[in-house]
Amino acid sequence: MMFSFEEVQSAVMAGEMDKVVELTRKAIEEKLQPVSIINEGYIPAMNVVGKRFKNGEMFVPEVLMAARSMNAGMELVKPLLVEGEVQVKGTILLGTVKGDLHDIGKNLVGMMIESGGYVVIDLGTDLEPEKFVEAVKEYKPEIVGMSALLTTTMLAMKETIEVLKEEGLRDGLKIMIGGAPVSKEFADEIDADGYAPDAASATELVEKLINA
Ligand code: B12
Repeated sequence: MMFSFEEVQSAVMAGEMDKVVELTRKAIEEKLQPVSIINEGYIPAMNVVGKRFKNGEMFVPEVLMAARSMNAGMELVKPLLVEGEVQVKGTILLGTVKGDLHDIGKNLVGMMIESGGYVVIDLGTDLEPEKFVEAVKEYKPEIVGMSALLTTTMLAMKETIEVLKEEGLRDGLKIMIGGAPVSKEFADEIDADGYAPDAASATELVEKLINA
């Protein structure tokens, strides 16, 4: 069996991890460019997955399987990337705010952003504003992304932004928010720079904020 991009794409979309790994090994044996395995194999497949999820044609478990299979292939490809070949476009901090343990959506957002060529630092869930502050100081990200799934924890986003301001870290930093109860209007109200309703649009938002 010869390697083909179509095949690796359908394996990623179907979440067939073993097949993705096998095809990726084959691609490496056949001396394909590591970057093209990512750009012409995995990313187009995850773009389709993102669209299907948005349209309700795919559900969370399937999306997670697809993302995990892509990551399994990525593990093989990553060590082969010559430094500088895939340009790191920026660093994004992600986390679920204080009081909130939901992380499925945030994790999806993280995987999609990462596959778009960004470094994603995931701080986890139930994060006090101070955790964001410490991490901003340590990693100096271009963007901080906050997630909340509860109407009661949405306000912790506002609080986190206020604390970042008090610490003098808000200038030059872009802040984006997401999660089922939040909206563009809420983002404007709490002085966040952007809102995205799903993982596919989150990647677009990141591009927009970084290039703004
Ligand atoms: C799974 C789930 C849980 C799991 C979470 C597991 C986990 N590891 O995440 C568990 C069982 C732990 C749980 C617990 C609770 N839950 Co719950 N949970 C859900 C459920 C069913 C699905 C959420 C989900 O994962 N959706 C799928 C993902 C892919 O979608 P998403 O999270 O919206 O993320 C997408 C977008 O929002 C966006 N996005 C998300 N984050 C970000 C961040 C950024 C920066 C950007 C740009 C975009 C973005 O992109 C994502 C991908 O497309 C929802 C119901 C629902 N249908 O939403 C209830 C729901 C959120 N839970 C609810 C409640 C009440 C609770 C509990 C309080 C229940 C209880 N009494 O104990 C606890 C709270 C625990 C806590 N302190 O957080 C309510 C919230 C009601 C409200 N309006 O506040 C909901 C809506 C259910 C309901 N109808 O009552 N829950």
